[in-house]
Amino acid sequence: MHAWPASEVPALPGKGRDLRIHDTATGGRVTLAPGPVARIYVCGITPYDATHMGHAATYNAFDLVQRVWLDTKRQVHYVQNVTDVDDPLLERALRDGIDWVGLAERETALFREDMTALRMLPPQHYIGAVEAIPGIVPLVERLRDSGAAYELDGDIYFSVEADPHFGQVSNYDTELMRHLSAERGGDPDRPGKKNPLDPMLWMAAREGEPSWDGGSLGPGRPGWHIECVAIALDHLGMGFDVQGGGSDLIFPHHEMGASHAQTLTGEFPMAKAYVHAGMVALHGEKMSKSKGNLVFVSKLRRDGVDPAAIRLALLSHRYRDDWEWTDQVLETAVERLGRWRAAVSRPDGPSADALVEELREALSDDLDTPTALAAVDRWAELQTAGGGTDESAPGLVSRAVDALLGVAL
Ligand code: 5CA
Ligand code: ZN
Repeated sequence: MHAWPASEVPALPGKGRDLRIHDTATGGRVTLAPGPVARIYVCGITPYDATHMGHAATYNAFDLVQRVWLDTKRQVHYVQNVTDVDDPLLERALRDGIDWVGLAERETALFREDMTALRMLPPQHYIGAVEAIPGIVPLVERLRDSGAAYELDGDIYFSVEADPHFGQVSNYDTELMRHLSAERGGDPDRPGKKNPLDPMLWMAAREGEPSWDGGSLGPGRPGWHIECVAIALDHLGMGFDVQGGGSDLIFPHHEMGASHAQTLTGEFPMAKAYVHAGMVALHGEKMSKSKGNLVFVSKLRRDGVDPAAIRLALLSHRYRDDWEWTDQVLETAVERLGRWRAAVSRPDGPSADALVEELREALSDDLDTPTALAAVDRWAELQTAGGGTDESAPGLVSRAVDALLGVAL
């Protein structure tokens, strides 16, 4: 699959700082010190509806991770998937009486447009579940042949007991795991499973549903977690720097994915840090396609909202926090964007060298964007008060805000 066009990331004077970020698995901060090429996998959308503010907030967090790395003069190897076949997508297509392939293509195209408008850096490998199937089948066969997976009425399940490290991403207790498994695509109550938590690796073909050649597995389609693992291992290998997504992916998705990968390779851990963004709510409830309480990026764009203001609205919250989308959040961002643009449009201003360092420090501190925005606010205030004659300052502020925050002034 093709991704979307990259916006230029201006180079800044000096060098950025290493990222200290909260790792779900250890429950504390880790300082990431990748090699010359940092490796990140971020779970992509299930394309049955348009990009909402919750998605945008999560992708914004991982865009910032990359901007911090780029500022340390590293390259970034970024991989993202598209879950272009899965139960929710098929159910939506059935409900609306439309073709599931067309639905996935349409919503993925809209996602690309939204990401481009928001200046999110594109992945180098943007891979659909369907195109990953030839790589998934041999992995499931290997798991089965090694005894880490078993068959139940034609479906293949992963045995969570096969991974001695199972549970070490979420650190949730069994009761919570069981509850979340039922809520998020698992089937803990299906009779015949060895462990209620065991997730499906390969689903045998069902009447009226699409299926693919699964070699010795028989025709069917892949489970959700093995999809991301196959893509991540293929393009990044084990021990990559960051596995990212929203906090609703901690369990079962990232827990199971890590266990699949660790069992397949015998290596631990799959990722050096498991990083999770908080949930964005609307009217007191998590914004979600299944509930339908959504604010879409594309709708705001159509209404004439500047994408830079949408991005500033996302940046005004700490990525790990759960927060509520309101009109006020957007209004504040629109007003701030206006102030910043006015400030950088002057021919000179107060020196911005300290500001660049403040931005670097704030972002390297677990992506502390509210502190970063406050630092730019202060520079803009000084500028408005008429302080400073540094002719390079407005340009440097523009470049820094673009390079580090992805906002074009
Ligand atoms: N295709 C899978 C991942 S492999 C999936 O979860 N797709 S999704 O479309 O449901 O979500 C895409 C990303 O947006 C995930 O990282 C998810 O955690 C995140 N996300 C979904 N809803 C919200 C929300 N309300 N707030 C913040 N992030 C969200
Ligand atoms: Zn995923």
